[in-house]
Amino acid sequence: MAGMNPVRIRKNKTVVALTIAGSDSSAGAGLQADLRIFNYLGLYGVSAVTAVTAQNTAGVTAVFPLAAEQLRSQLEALMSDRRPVVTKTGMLATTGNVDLVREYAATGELGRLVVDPVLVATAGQPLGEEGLAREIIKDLLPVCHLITPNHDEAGELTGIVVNSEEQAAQAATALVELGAGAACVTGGHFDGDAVDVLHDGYSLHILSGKRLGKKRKFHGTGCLFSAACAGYIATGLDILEAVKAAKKLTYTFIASAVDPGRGMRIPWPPA
Ligand code: PXL
Repeated sequence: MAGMNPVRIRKNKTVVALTIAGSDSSAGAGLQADLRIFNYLGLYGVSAVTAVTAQNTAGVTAVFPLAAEQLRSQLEALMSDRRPVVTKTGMLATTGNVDLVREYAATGELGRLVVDPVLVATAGQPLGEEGLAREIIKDLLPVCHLITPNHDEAGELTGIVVNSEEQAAQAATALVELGAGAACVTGGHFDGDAVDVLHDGYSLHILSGKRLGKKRKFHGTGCLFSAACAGYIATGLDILEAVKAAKKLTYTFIASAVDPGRGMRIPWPPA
């Protein structure tokens, strides 16, 4: 598989990509999905766990956030070794964890930061404590290279209800004005075509794509898209190219989704 060839910046130097995210026992989303994508793109994926979730393909049954000091120990261990070219954050769960990520990102140690502002699970359960959206805006937008909210998350972050392309464009613009390097508001969770709206820091881009399997729910598409953006950025693509490539990869993986349980299907690499 072409994607399995390790990407190397310099000869013999394996490229490390970090995910700071929750563990999903069903392995459809969370750090398990992120590592799968990094690996698929030929990067060496490492992880720092923020929370343990108990879930299967039908939904989340329990969430156990880790203490910020437990996250700090993982980051200390990782940062004293090969530094990541890119870091993707997913479910951060607590404002303490957001604060810690800000502290590390501000030193530049995390490489380029891609933020997937996970607030609620696909199945509807909250994955973050009260005030998390506010903390992400305040602490992470100023240090992030790209933020990848879905419509609901964009609405919660900006206060702009996002039900149309125009509103998605307004929300993406607002996120950049609030400090993000770039913002891509994804449209995969709404009816009609899967339109994503990217503000790359300079201008708006409307990226339309076909929607697959309207009636089937997929678990982990947000993590997949965001991790793919981070992975492609690590391989040297600029924001617009990385987002386009990630959208294509997400579509391909959804088209060959697998069915490992009784609930949602999981996007999967094509055979
Ligand atoms: O897709 C968002 C997400 C992120 N991280 C974890 C999750 C989920 C959705 O369920 O469980 C750990």
